[in-house]
Amino acid sequence: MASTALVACSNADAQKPAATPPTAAIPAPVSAAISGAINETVDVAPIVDVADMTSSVNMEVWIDDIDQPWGITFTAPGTALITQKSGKLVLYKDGNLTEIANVPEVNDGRQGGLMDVTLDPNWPADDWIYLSLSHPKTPGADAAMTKIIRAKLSGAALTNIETVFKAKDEDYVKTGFHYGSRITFDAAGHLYFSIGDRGVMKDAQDLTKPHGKVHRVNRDGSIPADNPFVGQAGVYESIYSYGNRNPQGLIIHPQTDMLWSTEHGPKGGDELNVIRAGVNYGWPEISYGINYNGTVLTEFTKKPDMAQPISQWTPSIAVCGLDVYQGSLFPEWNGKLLAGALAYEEVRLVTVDGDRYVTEATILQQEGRVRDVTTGPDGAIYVATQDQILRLTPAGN
Ligand SMILES: [Ca+2]
Repeated sequence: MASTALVACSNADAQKPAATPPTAAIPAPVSAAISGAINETVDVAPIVDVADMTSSVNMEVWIDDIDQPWGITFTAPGTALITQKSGKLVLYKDGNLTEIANVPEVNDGRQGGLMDVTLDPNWPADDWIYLSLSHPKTPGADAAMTKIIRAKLSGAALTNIETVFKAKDEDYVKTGFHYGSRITFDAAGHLYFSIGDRGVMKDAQDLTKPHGKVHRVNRDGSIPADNPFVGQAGVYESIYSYGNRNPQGLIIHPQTDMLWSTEHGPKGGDELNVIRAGVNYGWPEISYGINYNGTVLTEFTKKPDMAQPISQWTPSIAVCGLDVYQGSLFPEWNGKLLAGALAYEEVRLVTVDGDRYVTEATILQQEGRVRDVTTGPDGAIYVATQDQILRLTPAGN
């Protein structure tokens, strides 16, 4: 086996900072985006000028005492499916949590588990539920890889379970890190999902490996004919972009159909990206971060033919969970990104214009490590922390 350069740990384990970073005397971030093309040349300054808008929301605990929720999606107003890292899928309705049966086995070591949950874009007419999980190579095995399945819900059980994406057996790895896992759909119904580099950094540049990539498939798992690497020998034809370290936020913007991603950097260099077909996002050849032990990971922040992020967070806030706000409760926030942060324990409201970064604000702070953020059918913002689901509504309402 070739060398496996393991990353020491993940941002998911990063320490919460002692205080909010300084906001003065540093220039505002430069957006790297140029509409319709990747930008390779502009060094993207770190985001530092973050407004405090925490007083604009009212927070309530919607679900208390729920162990490590990872993904949340609403099947109807007030009714949500929630994944838990341990491997449980639960339905919350009328104040009760019901565990759903027939969920496949997961490897919940380190960063693995049952991860994202998303409904079919034609829900409820097409009643498929899509799940991502760290799939053990064989029952109980340490070797695992991100797998995408879909199933239907019959009573309190999954039925009609189908595989949407499964890696080749030889590509399963034992590291326990960087599963990626987020699932989203574009307007045409293509399914996008992320797999982090699995702690094997160099493989993010290798198109014959599934990790360190964003993938694009049809809802049944078949490969769209216009995928960027279709027909190339030996590659995963599901690959849509590469050089992605560990994207744990992935969402199609409903107003532009652009695919936005938040990606953990190493120590520093968390990234906000617009993911485009066939593009190399640079990991680990370029990065704004350094190794956890403080040594230089790469001396390059930019190289030809590698995309710059739209913006980057240094120090890392540990980005996880991403949505686009759409709803009636915060009408002025429609079309803005909602980005969760594990280490900073925040939800950031990020204003974008097309593929350009404009500004951001903190709307929730110090309520626990944020794993997922989603807009509910009622227009409230729902936030999964390590042991609660929080509900955000406008302050004063
Ligand atoms: Ca990058």
